[in-house]
Amino acid sequence: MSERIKVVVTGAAGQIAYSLIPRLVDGRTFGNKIVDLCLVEIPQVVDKLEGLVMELEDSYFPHMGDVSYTDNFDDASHDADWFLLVGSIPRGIVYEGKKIEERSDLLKINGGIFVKQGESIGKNAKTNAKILVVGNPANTNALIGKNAANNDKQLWMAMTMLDSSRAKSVIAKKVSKTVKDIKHMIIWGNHSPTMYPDIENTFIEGAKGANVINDNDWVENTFLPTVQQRGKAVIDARGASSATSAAKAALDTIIACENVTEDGDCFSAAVASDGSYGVPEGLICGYPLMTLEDGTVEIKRDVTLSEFAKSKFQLSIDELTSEKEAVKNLLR
Ligand code: NAX
Repeated sequence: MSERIKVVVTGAAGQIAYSLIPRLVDGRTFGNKIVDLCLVEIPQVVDKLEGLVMELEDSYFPHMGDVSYTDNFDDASHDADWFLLVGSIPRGIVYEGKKIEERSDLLKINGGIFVKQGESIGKNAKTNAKILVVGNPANTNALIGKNAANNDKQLWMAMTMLDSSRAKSVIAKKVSKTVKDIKHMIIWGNHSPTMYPDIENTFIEGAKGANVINDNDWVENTFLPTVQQRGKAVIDARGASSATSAAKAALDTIIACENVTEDGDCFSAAVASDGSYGVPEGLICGYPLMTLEDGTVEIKRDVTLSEFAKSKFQLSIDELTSEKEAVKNLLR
């Protein structure tokens, strides 16, 4: 009999979730496992999930197990293996009579959500649960959630895979290769425009990026801003934020965590710093990661950063530190 796995998705009526949820049960992301889905929304829209459940049932997914939906996260969290925390309040929304424009307000409102979700996960989820925070500000939401969960065996991550995929795509175009030729793409720091996509340590058909791309002007003035501002560019072009690419990145993060990382490669997500690369301990920071034979996910510690890379990375560390300061009253 196939193994069963329980996956909880918040923001399940949102646009990323609409692309993401069907592919959690398509037999690719979790292989042969039977996937029980628990979809979570806020009370105002939770009833819409009935329609999504109908569509899932109508889609012939042999790997789909039980599907339920709720507005009660605490109930949803019991015995779950994976959490995709996509739901959060976007910038620009009117919340309790106030238009939310400032990142600091956004941090506080979403932070409140992540305290409660973190507590439930720490208390109710599997000991080795994996949690991927997609909802922005993802790194600091994950920091708050992890802190509230207070359960070190569970792995909290913030998603930077989309940034990594974007960076691979820009490099592939520059060198006229395909994205599969680009490996070892590291996103250092915050999932925000301060992130540092590390082209120097990338491998392009096996050769170090620093040796293939000898064009500092292109790196600094085209590559970095294109990757860092890609989210905004998509919003400008589409009138809505990245959805299908964000969903694919979440699936790719799960696949990267569920399978041993190929020798010489790594994948990108933000996890709690243990002091590696000089990042203050505890910050949820974008790192190169590897999944080991025993299924644990570890920071890859043997990457060398140039002085240029270190100075860019530091800007993102400083931003993460100031975000932490802004939510300090939400941390135990
Ligand atoms: P949508 O506004 O379409 O959907 C968000 C959904 O979350 C809504 O249906 C809302 O009701 C729900 N929600 C809000 N609070 C909730 C809570 N406490 N519990 C459960 N559900 C809740 O946004 P969408 O385009 O799907 O984006 C979702 C989040 O992903 C946003 O915060 C967005 O900024 C973030 N993104 C993160 C990316 C990343 O790489 N880390 C990239 C894409 C995206 O911008």
